[in-house]
Amino acid sequence: MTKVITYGTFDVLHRGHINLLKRAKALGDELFVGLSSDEFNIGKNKTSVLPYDDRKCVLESLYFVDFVFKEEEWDQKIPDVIKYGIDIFVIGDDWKGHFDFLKPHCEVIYLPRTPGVSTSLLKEKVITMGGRT
Ligand code: C2G
Repeated sequence: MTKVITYGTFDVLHRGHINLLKRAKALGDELFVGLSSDEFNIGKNKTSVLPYDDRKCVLESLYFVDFVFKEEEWDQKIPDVIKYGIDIFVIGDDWKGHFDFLKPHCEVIYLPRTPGVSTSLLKEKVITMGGRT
C-alpha cells in the first residue's frame, strides 16, 4: 500500500489543485492531505476566502483524497511522514527544493504547476466583476 502526502491551502478549489491531487493520488494507493489551518495561512501571508472547515469539507468530497488533516506548522512534515508511514511526498514545483529535507524519510516529487489558474487570479476576477452576478 503506497501512501502519498501533500500539503496546501486549497482555497476556492480549481483545476490546478485538482490536477495536483489527481496526479499525487496516481502515484500510490492512498492520498493524505495536510490542509493549512486558517492560522497557518497567516504565517504564509495568505488569507483564504473559505475557512478551514469549508476547505476540508470540499477536499473530503473528492474520491481521490483519502485523508485530510490539519497543517499547523512548518515542522510537522517529518513527524507526519513517520506517523502516517508515508512513501511519497508530492507538491507543486513552485516549491522545488524547499522540501528536500524529507528525502531521508520518503521520496520527494515536485510536479509542474497548472499554468494560468490560481486562487488569487480567481479572487481578482470576482473583484473586477464587482457586484454583477
Ligand atoms: N497548484 C498547482 N497549480 C496551480 C495552483 C496550485 O499545481 N495553478 C498546486 C500547488 O503547487 C500546491 C497545491 O496545488 O502543491 C496547493 O496549492 P496552494 O493551496 O496554493 O498551497 P500552498 O500555499 O502552495 O501551500 O507546507 C506547504 C504549503 O502548505 C503549500
